[in-house]
Amino acid sequence: MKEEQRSLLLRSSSQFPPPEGVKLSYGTSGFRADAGILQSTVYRVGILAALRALKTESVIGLMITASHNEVSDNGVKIADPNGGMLSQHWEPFADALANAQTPEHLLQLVDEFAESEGIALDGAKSVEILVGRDTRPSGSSLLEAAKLGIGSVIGAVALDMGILTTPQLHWIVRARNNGDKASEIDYFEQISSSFRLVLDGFDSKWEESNEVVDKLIVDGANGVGGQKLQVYKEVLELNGLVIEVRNTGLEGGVLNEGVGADFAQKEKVVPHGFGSQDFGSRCASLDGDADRLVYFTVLSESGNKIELVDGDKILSLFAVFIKEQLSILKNRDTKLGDDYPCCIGVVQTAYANGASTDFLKQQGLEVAFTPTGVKYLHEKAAHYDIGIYFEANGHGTILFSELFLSWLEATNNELSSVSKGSEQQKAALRLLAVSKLINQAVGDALSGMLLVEAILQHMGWSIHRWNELYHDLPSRQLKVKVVDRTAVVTANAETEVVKPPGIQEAINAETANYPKGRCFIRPSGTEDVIRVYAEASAQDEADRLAKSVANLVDKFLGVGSS
Ligand code: G16
Repeated sequence: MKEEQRSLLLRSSSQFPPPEGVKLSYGTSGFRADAGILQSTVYRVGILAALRALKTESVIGLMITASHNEVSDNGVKIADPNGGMLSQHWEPFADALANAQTPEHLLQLVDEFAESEGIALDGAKSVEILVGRDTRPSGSSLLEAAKLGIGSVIGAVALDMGILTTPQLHWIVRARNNGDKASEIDYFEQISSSFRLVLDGFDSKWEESNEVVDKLIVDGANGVGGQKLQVYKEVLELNGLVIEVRNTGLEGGVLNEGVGADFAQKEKVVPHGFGSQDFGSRCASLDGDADRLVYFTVLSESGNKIELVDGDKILSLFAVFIKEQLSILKNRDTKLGDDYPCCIGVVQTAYANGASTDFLKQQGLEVAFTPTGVKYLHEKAAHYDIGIYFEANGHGTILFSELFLSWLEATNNELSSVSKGSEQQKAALRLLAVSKLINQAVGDALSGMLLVEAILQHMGWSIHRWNELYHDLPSRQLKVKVVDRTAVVTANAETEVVKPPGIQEAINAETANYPKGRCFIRPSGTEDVIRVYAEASAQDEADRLAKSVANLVDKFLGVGSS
């Protein structure tokens, strides 16, 4: 490393000492903590992003967000050149960098890592890092820290992209590296025009069914997703979707407080701003940075309970639709060209409701499981020609392989010359339009919502009809505060605890008391808690099972209260 680079790193890092007594970890989705202790972490992730850009010779993203966490938290994560999550083999370096105690130690880590990765720190190359942030008040000062971190690697330049949803930043990074048009306006242009294309390919059955069409009411979690929708709703309306946005944050509500996808999914009560007046309406909730989406209806005219339509149901809707299109396409005259053995798979986590997994298997689909975290699901889904992944919390998307898309393009061209307008050609067009609508970089609430709306119109389904695809087993989620969440180590896609010893046996013994009981615990990767999930054949049983396992966690691990 050149002397100029050494002294730049030493000088700038001395302004950002790490917080005392805190060990930071890259976690499920980047670093997250109280915003007050994150300056040094964000600065260091700036350095990391610059190194990643030099290594890959590509544009890299740096997003400042804590997504569903409370407003006083913040966080930071990297988007890789393809728009996906940071390559997992860089995470240990991210942890080491974030926890380096002195500027000299930090310099040594950078030096050694750059050498082992073959990254030349000689200022010969110039690279760009796109920096986005959500609406958290702490975002602007953390942005300055990120810029300083990026600027302390010679040749790296930070571009402030302003306030964006997390999936928008991932999409923009991917588009930039693919040489496509890549601004926020281009993002909205692409998703709204492909939404239009998907709709054009369909004969809407809503008109001919007796279902209530009506508008969609969206809970924006008082965050960036609500704000963006408020701005772009006219564009969407022109393209065929009428929405009303509530909880944009501009009305004074607090981010993620009593609102948003995480709240709706975990508490199963109406978000703030919704109530009996919405009985019967189709409603959707985004989370704080708009990477998660759930739907719901208000259950009764008086109560505040909701019927949740979660990520598992979104996955099931997408899977049913894609399968339908593939089977229409299969019925074409195969003399027209080779058939393609399209391999379709779905990916879930242990949080997936057991009824959803049964349903998907009954549809003849291959179902794979990974640990929690889109970084794992996405990786697995990329093994299929069409990989559909969703977490129950509403985080997911559909991935299409390049190979399959080229075959689909060629088939569509063939069909349009010999049987233009045939059902088979329409199916090919729909699938192509879906691949452009749904975010290929990462789970995205906005593009996911447009696809749900298009499919419901195509099927002629109300939200109630959709929700009838299968009936969820009753479930309950709790969180328990413990002294050290890293004391819990899991295996088998988080369904089994291997440490501390004895707790899994105790969970098994408790679960055996409940017919159809299923229960697991895992350390959260975004909050300082252990999460408990329980499923049983009746709600009060799921509640009791979750509660008693939460007590077990408390007993084994310390100071908690569930
Ligand atoms: C993040 C990840 C999700 C994951 C969630 C769970 O969500 O992106 O894939 O399901 O964390 O977090 P935990 O490990 O705390 O259970 P988000 O929306 O907060 O970015």
